Amino acid sequence: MKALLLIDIQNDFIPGGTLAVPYGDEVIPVVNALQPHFELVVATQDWHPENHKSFAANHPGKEVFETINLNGLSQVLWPIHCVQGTSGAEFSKDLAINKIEAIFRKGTDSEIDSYSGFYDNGHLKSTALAAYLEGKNVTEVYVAGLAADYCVYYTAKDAVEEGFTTYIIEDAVRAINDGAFTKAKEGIINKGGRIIKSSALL
Ligand code: VGL
Ligand code: ZN
Repeated sequence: MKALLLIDIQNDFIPGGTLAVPYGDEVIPVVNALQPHFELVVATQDWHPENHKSFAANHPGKEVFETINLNGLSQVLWPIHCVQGTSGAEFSKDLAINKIEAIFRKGTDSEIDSYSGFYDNGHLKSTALAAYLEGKNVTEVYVAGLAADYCVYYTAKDAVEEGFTTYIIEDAVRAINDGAFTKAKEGIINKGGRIIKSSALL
């Protein structure tokens, strides 16, 4: 069984949002076209409380995009984004949502960030996504969405480590930093993951 994972296709990550990924909106028609080709579609949603420690605004004197040590982990400080219940945290209105069977929310603990759809950044707590996929007999995971160099990359990395045959659909993702995504792709390939184009799946 194959699953399509739609990572964080939320208003704040799309141009006009507070942490807009350049050209992030361009993934939407691609993932909408892909969805009918999958038996299972699952989404993640970045879902922060407003006091989340990944927000620069919650560290007086610190700037956005600075890196700090947060509870022993390196943490980039982000603009306020994807606050629970706000319009910025909603999926884009252009995203087809009918086929999404389950939504896994992450980043809900104010003390730790969570890029991967599987675990927080310290690998301390699971979202139960791996168990959910295993329960559905999923063996292959295809990752799409935003941002390619953060949540897509960390989700794909954990998917490989969990034993799934893992693909990043490269034209169904956009990065905050393209150079970082180039490195991320090499990292995924080195771990045994694969990079494909949506045309191979349509
Ligand atoms: C993300 C930075 C902060 C992402 C989420 O979805 O890639 N990036 N929170
Ligand atoms: Zn976030």
